[in-house]
Parts: sequence; structure tokens; C-alpha cells
Amino acid sequence: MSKDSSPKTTRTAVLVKPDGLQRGLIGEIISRFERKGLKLVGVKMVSMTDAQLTEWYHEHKDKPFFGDLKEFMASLPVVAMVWEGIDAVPVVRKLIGTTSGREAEAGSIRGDFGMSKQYNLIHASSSAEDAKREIEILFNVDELFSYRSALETVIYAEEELKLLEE
Ligand code: FUP
Repeated sequence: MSKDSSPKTTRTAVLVKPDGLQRGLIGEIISRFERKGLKLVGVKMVSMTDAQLTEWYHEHKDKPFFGDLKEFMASLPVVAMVWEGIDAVPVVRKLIGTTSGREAEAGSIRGDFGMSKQYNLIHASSSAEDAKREIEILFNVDELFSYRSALETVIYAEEELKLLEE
């Protein structure tokens, strides 16, 4: 949740990691987010550079797993996405589940498909600040799209629709 916890429209960055690509989970993951009612506003397949990964995981730079994590993330392309919706950042965190697949809640992506802490299939921004930083690392402005979803009026109540950005 953001510090100001009133609901607001946010964008969040998601990566399907190399293990998610190898496991053939791209469609399943996109489908879960679509069915939840989130809006896809950017998507691409990308090989992350060492510099991008160092910046992406800067908070872990002194951790013992940092080198292995970067190596794993660079081993294959990732599928990078940006999803939008009211409170998209915390909503998507809930959908992916806690870090380790063994501990993640059943029903979450990591909880349903994973058994590992490092090979945990998917990344999602953990705060609005992280989301902004992560989106800027991987997406140019012209790779992000604003559009009206035809489903908005059945996904959100009238009051909530006012929170959606034009
Ligand atoms: P999360 O926010 O759930 O993705 O998890 P963290 O930010 O704590 O960790 C980032 C990534 O580092 C995880 F997705 C997997 C990896 N990691 C390990 O490989 N070993 C650990 O002990 C902790 C995290």
C-alpha cells in the first residue's frame, strides 16, 4: 500500500522470469491478471543487461544471493509488463504471493506453480516508488499506452470509476 492508503489508480511492473518462460506460464499469468480486471498498458520480451539488473535489484546488492540472482535473470529473456488499475501495486503483489514458492499462499501464482525461493517465476513492484523506477528501467514512454477498457464499467462501481485516470 502507498503511504496514503486511499485507493488510487497506479501502474505496476511485472516480469515473468526465465523459469516462468521455460515453464510455459506466460499465458496463464497474463490470463490471471486479465481475469482479475487489471489493464495491460505495456508488454515486451527483453534480455535484461547486467546494468539493468544491478539497478533493478539494488536493494539486494550486498546479499549473498545477488550474483546468482542476476545470473539467473540474465540467463534467458524475461517478459516485462506494466499493469494498471486501482491499487494495482498491492493487488498484483497479492496475486503473485510471498517470495518463496514453498511458502506462498495457495491460489497465488508462486503458491500454485513454484517450489523455489530464487526460481519464483515472477516479479512485481513492491511499492509505487519501486514501480515508477522499474517501469523507467525497461520501458520508453512510447511503449506504454493509455486507453479506455471496454470492461471498466462492469469491473468498477461508479464511485470507483472516478478514480481511473483519463
Ligand atoms: P520479492 O519482492 O517477493 O520478489 O522478493 P525480494 O525482493 O525479497 O527478493 C528479490 C528476489 O531475490 C526474489 F524474487 C528471489 C531472490 N531471492 C533469493 O534468490 N534468495 C533469497 O534468499 C531471497 C530472495
